[in-house]
Amino acid sequence: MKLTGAQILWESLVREGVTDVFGYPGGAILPAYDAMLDYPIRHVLVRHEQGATHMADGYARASGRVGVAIATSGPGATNMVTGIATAMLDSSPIVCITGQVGSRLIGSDAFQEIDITGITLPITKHNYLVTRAEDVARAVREAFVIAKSGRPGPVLIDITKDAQQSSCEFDWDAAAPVVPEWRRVPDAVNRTLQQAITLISAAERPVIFAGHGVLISGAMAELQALAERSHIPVAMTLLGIGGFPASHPLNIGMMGMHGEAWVNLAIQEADLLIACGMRFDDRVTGNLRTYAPNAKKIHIEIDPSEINKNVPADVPLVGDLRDVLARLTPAVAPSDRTIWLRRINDLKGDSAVRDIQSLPDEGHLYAAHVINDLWRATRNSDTIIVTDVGQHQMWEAQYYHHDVPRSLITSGGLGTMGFAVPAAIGAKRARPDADVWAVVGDGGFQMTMCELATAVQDSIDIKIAIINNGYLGMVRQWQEFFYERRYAATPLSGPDFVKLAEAFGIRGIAVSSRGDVLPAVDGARTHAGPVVIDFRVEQEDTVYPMVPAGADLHAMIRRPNPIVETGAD
Ligand SMILES: Cc1cc2nc3c(=O)[nH]c(=O)nc-3n(C[C@H](O)[C@H](O)[C@H](O)COP(=O)(O)OP(=O)(O)OC[C@H]3O[C@@H](n4cnc5c(N)ncnc54)[C@H](O)[C@@H]3O)c2cc1C
Ligand SMILES: Cc1ncc(C[n+]2csc(CCOP(=O)(O)OP(=O)(O)O)c2C)c(N)n1
Ligand SMILES: [Mg+2]
Repeated sequence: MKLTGAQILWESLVREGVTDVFGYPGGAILPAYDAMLDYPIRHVLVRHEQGATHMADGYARASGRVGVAIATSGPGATNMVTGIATAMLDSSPIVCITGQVGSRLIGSDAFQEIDITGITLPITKHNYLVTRAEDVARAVREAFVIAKSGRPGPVLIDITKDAQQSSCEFDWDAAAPVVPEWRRVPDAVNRTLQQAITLISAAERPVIFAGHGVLISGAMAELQALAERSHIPVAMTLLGIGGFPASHPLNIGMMGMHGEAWVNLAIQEADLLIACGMRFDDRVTGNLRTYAPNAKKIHIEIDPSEINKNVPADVPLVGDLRDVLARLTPAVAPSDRTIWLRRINDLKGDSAVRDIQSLPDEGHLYAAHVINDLWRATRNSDTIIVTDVGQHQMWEAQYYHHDVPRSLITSGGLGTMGFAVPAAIGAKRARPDADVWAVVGDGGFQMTMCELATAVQDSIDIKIAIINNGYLGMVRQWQEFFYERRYAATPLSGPDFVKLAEAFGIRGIAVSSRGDVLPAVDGARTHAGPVVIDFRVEQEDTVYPMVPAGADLHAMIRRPNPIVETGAD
């Protein structure tokens, strides 16, 4: 069967199971767009190519499937860079397709020519420049294997215009991927598995770390089996949230810079850390020299380059987490760790007093209350929360309690403001039956709010909670603590978000007192179509606790006790 390169592209994508793509057309990708009309593909027209990549990323994180974004050459391709880097840092499987100028023009500074494979080399797992129709199918097939296998990540395929236009014989089987198959669990695991079993059995104060790898590997049941059998408390990374139910008695909460104080203290007291699919990010460890000084470390990780990168592993177990846990758990002796669990419980006492939830309602609208009420309203339904980056992101992690995997989607590694609204659109496309909420700061919202038009045009029913504090809040917090409250460039104005929503044809609601939170959330949930809620919260509120960057994990700045109001009050 003779097909054009453009037809082969769609034929291959459809055979890979792709149903939805997010993109924006232009000259160099026009042949592909023209061919698309003949294939069963739902295309979402974004308003900026960064949005397309975040949508593909949100789609991937919500579903575990590969997300696909498409753009033209030059500025279309460069607009994708932030979204590709975001997916790279968080190991999210996306495939980005870009048009390129004709192969004979490459290197001539042709109109909208840019070396996008060069630009994205360090932020993709792999990328391709395809100059012949004959190579399109193989590139697509390989890209999908690479994006989703092992440690997932983004792959880019740049296809010249002539490769899209010319024709060749389409042979799917001959284009079978030649990339190495997903690495099997190496033998090293067999040798080191026994060491891990011995360490776990001997430990008196162990902590399991649940990272993003739990969700990627689908190891939720295996993780729970290990925790329950050996009675070990489980702490989460930001990206591991949802990998172990928040309501499980062994879940002690998030670790790290804005993790729970008792979790960080427990880590510093622990005699064993069992790290499951997490990479000891600096937001997690603080000062490496004083990190978990008494603990042996078992590191279960699929990417060998993560072993000993930040924290030396006493026992590395390289392999797929689910496989490793399935082999490890039955060999671990059941044990009782009541004394250790009681100790952690004691550490919690002080935090309960400091908790903002203990504050009486004095007419202030705190972001933490908004998030907690959102959780109350949505906890019994299938809900995905997609956050942006900043203070609201941390309050979400602290006050929305996620019981199921893939119910929190957030940019952790790159910390990309502007992520939430487009990623929520992608998540809703992947999981149309779920309620999808974007929880976003007034700063991040203004970065990609143009995608509201996308949600309207394609009838994508997302709800948006703007945590509006009139500041680039997280940066203001750093200025408050470390720059003597010199608020350089952090006070932030914005449009009237209710009117803005209405201008897009979306319902807008403003909320400024706690009593109005639940009715607004319920109103949004029952409204068919996108809703924007402008939560006008306390302006100079602070995320506690906070481990200052590079400080010892136990040297946290704690919420003043009793709570002291901040400057503006
Ligand atoms: C403002 C801000 C504040 C933050 N504060 C915190 C904080 O307080 N606490 C916190 O935890 N984070 C925080 N973060 C996020 C932080 O920067 C990191 O993104 C996060 O800690 C990474 O979590 P992770 O290691 O679990 O996930 P990833 O970075 O996604 O790493 C996952 C690891 O799992 C491995 N893996 C993947 N698949 C498998 C598999 N099948 N089997 C085994 N292993 C696998 C990967 O190779 C990788 O090493 C913050 C981010 C921002 C923007
Ligand atoms: C694209 C991008 N630019 C800058 C930053 C640095 N940064 C991190 S948090 C933050 C403030 C976010 O403000 P807002 O969106 O209003 O959220 P808030 O912290 O107030 O909840 C900034 C500027 C970033 N993470 N991403
Ligand atoms: Mg803000």
